[in-house]
Amino acid sequence: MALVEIKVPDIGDFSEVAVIELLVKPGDRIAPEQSLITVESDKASMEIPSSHAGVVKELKVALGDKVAEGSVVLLLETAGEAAVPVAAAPAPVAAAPVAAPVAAAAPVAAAAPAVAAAAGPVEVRVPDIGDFKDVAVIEVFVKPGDSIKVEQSLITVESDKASMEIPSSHAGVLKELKVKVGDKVNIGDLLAVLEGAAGAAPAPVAAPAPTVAAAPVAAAAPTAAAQAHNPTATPALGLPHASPSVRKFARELGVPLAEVKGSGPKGRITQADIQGFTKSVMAGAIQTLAQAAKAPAASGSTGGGSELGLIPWPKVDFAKFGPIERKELSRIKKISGANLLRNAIMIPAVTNHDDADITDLEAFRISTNKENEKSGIKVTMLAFIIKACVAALKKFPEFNSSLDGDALIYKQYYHIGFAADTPNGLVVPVIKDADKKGIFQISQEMGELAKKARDGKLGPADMSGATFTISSLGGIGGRYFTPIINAPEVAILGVCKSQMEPVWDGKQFVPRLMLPLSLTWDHCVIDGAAAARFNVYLGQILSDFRRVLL
Ligand code: CAO
Repeated sequence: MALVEIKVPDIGDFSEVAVIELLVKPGDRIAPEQSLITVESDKASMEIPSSHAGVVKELKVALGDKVAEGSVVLLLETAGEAAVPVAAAPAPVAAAPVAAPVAAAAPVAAAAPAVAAAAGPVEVRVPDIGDFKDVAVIEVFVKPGDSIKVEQSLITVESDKASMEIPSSHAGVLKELKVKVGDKVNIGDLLAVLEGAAGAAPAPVAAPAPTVAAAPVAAAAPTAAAQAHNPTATPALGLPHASPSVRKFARELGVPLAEVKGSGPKGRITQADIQGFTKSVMAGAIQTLAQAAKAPAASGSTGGGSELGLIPWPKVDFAKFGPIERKELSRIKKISGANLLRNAIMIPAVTNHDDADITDLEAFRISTNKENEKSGIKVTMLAFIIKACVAALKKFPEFNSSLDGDALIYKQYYHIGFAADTPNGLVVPVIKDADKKGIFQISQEMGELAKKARDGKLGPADMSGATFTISSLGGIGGRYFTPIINAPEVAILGVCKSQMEPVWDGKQFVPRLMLPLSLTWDHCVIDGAAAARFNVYLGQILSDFRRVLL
C-alpha cells in the first residue's frame, strides 16, 4: 500500500481556477484517468482526472477552493509503489502538443486579411483548440444580425472532458453563421462571416500562448483567447452552468439544461440536479399537477400548476356574484381525482364509438328475468356486456394487458371492474374471474358489490385486480362519452343508454335496439385498427351471443 498525492496537472495558462464539483469521495475506488473534480475558469470548465488507480483516502479540496497546477486534490491509497501513472499525471512541458492551448486568433488572422478597415466580409474560423478532433458544438451564442465584439464568445464546443467557448477574432456584424448545435468542428473550420466592421482587425488579445497542458485533462485547456475573458459575454446570455460530463449526461437524458436549477456553487448544475429534475418530471410533476387540480377547489389557492409553468388556476371570489356554500370534497373524490388526473395526463388515450344491436339480447334478458322472477336475481344488460367483453378480451389479449416498462404483461385471468355511482363518489368494484362465471352469478355479485359500494363498505380486495373496466351509464342516459382508463389497465368500455333506432337491413329501415359503446384505449399498447376490431367483435357478440361458441 502506498499513499499517493494526486495533484492538479498543468492546466494551461491558468493561475487559479475554482473547484466547482467533487466527483469522488473518501472510500471510492478510482480507476486511472477517472475524473476527480471539475474546475472552472471564466470561459471553460474541465475535469481533472486521476493519474493513479486506488482508493480515495482523503479529499484535499472542497467546493469553491481555488486550485492551480500542483495543488493536491486528494490522497489515494494505491496497491503499491507500482502505481501506474496515467497520462493525466502532472505533466511536464513535453505534453504540450497534446493540448496546446489555443492561439485563438492566430489561424483566424491567417484566414482573414489583417486589414484594420476591413469593411468586406471577414471569415471567423475555429482556432487551434489543441489536439481535439471533431468536437461537438453544444451552444451557439449569436445569431445573424448580432453585433459582435472582438473576443466575444460565439459558440461552445465540448469534448468528453472539457467544454470551451470559442471567441470571435474580429468585430463586426454577423452576416452568416456556418455552424449549428450538434455540428462537429475542427481547427480551421469556418464558423461565421462578419461584415461591416470598422476596424475589424484580428483579435490582438489572442496571441498564441506558448503554454502547454498536461495530457488528456489538460487537453481540455481552454484557448488563450478564452482566458482573456469578456466578462459580459457569459452572464449576459444566462447560460446554464454545468461541467462537460453533466452536460453530456443531460443530453443523454434529453434534459433541457436551461430548465434545471443548479444546486452547486453559483447555481452550477450537478449530476444530482439532472437526476432530480428527471425524477420530478417523471413523478413529482404529475403529483403536483394532481394537487394543483385539487387545490383550487379544496383551498381556494391558486394551485401548484404554476410550478409547472402553467398559468395559475383562476381564483374567483364567487360570493361576489351570489350566495355560495362551501363543502369539502369527499375522501373518495379526493383520491379518485388524483388518479383520474394522472391517467388522463399520462395515457395517450383514444376513444372509438360504435353501436351494438341488442334487440334480440334485450328480448332474451326480459324473458330470462320473467322466468327467474322468483329467484330474486335480476339480470341487467351489464352482466351480458361483461361476458361479451371477456370474449373480446380473449380474442384481443392486449386489451387485457398492462404496460411494465418496455414490456407488456398479458393477464390470463379476466377480472372485470365496473364503475359504480355512490353518494360519496365513483368506485370500481371488481367481478373476479368473470370468464368462469355465468350471467346469474355475475348479476348477483354485481348487485352485492353495488350495494356494498353505496353503503361505503367495499374493502380494498373488492376493488383490486381488475384487468378491464366497464363504465355503464345505461341506466341513466346519454349517447356516448369518453371514459378515462383505469391505470394500469389499458382500455375501458363506456356504455350508454340503448334506444330504438331505424336501421337499414338492406331492403328497408327496421326498428332495432341499439346500444352505444365507447371504447377508450391506450395508444402506447393498442392500435386504432385493433380497437375498431375489438368494438366490432363486441357488437357482433352482443347482437348474437352464439358467436362466443365459434
Ligand atoms: N340501456 C338501457 N337501459 C339500461 C342500460 C342500457 N345500456 N343499462 C341499464 N339499463 C336499465 C336497467 O335495465 C334498469 O332498468 P329497470 O329498472 O327498468 O330494470 C335501469 O337501467 C337501472 O339499471 P342499473 O343502473 O341499476 O343497473 P346496471 O346493472 O345497469 O348498473 C351499476 C349497475 C352499479 C353499474 C349502476 O347502478 C351504476 O352505478 N352506474 C353508474 C356508473 C357510473 O357512474 N359511470 C360513470 C363513471 S365515469 O364518471
